Amino acid sequence: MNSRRDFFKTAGIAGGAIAAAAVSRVAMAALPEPVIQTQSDTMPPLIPSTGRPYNPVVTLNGWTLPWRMNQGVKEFHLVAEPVVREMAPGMKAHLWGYNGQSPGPTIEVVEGDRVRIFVTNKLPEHTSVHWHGQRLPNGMDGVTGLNQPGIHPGKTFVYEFVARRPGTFMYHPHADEMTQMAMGMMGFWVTHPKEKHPLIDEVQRDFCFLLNAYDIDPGSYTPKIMTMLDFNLWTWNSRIFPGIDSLNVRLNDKVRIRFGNLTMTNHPIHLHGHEFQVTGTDGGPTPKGARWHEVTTDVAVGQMRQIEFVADEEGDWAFHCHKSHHTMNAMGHNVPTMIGVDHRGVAKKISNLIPDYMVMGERGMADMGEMEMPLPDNTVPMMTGQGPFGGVEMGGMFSVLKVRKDQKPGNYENPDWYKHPPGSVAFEWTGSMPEPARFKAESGESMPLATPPKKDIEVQIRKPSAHSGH
Ligand SMILES: [Cu+2]
Repeated sequence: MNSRRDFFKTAGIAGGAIAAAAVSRVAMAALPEPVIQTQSDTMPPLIPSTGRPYNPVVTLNGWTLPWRMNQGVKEFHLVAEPVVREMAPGMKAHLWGYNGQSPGPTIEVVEGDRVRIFVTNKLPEHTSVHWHGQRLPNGMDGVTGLNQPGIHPGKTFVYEFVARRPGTFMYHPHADEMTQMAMGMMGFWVTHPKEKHPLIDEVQRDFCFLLNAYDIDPGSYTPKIMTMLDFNLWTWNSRIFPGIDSLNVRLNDKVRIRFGNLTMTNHPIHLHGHEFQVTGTDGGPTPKGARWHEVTTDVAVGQMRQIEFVADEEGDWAFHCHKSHHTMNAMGHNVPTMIGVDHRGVAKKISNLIPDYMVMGERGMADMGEMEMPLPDNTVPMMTGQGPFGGVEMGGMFSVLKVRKDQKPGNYENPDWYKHPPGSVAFEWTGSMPEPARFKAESGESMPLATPPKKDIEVQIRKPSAHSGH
């Protein structure tokens, strides 16, 4: 974090020097210095040194924005600006975000805090910030044209309100939304409870991230902003697998994971090896009697979920979106299904003309994870990632929950691969194979066809074209 030290040095002087009413313009005379972060690493939790104490969150491949206290008001400074985001090693995207990154920094406050947020616009067009899910005065809600004029390039606006209810929220522009969200403008917001809350349990680990999506042609850097549904990069906090950090916890930790969906489709988020409960949404904590156990929860567009579980099974557990094309990285979608087609002869003839030509998918698509196809610069293979047993063949919205006995409390470092106890890994059967036994009366129809078909119909299957929805 480049300038956090400078920020606090300046903050003390600016905050204490002026004696005036809490909301007067004189008190705001000195703007808090914006803090910029340019790395895509997961930063350790920001332990609050001023204001009310709370148990901080960890933002996956992200960070929490430092603040200063100014006469009892928590002051933040967001800068909307163009940023370069590494999506995974080998791929950088030219996005718009806040304070050096997309998504912007997480804002963490405590229920009852008076919050003042300065928003400086360094984009080429006007913007605004909507504080999704907050109770606030109407004029602070951030819808350009409806609640305020747009923040024009070079201008700074001030938002001020009390964080009235604890929970899981986000922020994003409400100005030229299709462009600004497609370019990566969004951030997470957590309001911690001010005291023990009957519906909010204490947890040892608290993670958060936003689901977002981009359409960036392989080899290019800037998202296509006119794309409505057919995005090709499915990201968590603007990162794709294998660029998404693992969630590292200690055995028997109570774990909370918060996520919000700012893509244009729903995502069934699935955790292996544990059952969780949805304990809250952007509407607040879920009543205990309305919670049930599940292993997948669907997050619709514009919704947020917080899930909780006790991490009581050691291992490396997959954690991902259950839409299989959301755990793949960018590639052309117009690939016909070739399973079972033997085109060795054709491939040989074509490769005489085009040396790099490869045949795809005659045995399924798993070969894609291994193949050394020449890729354009600035892109990541469609299916990739190396685990302890070989290729993981994933991309997009995929990560791993690592549960370890020896992970120290409060330590978020990435441990080595799980060492499985002897005899606890699936293994190859090398004995004899029995003949398959077939049922005598398989299948059937509810009713016969009026006119029986003359011969068996052969069906040709092709993948949907680029313009079909997701
Ligand atoms: Cu998904």
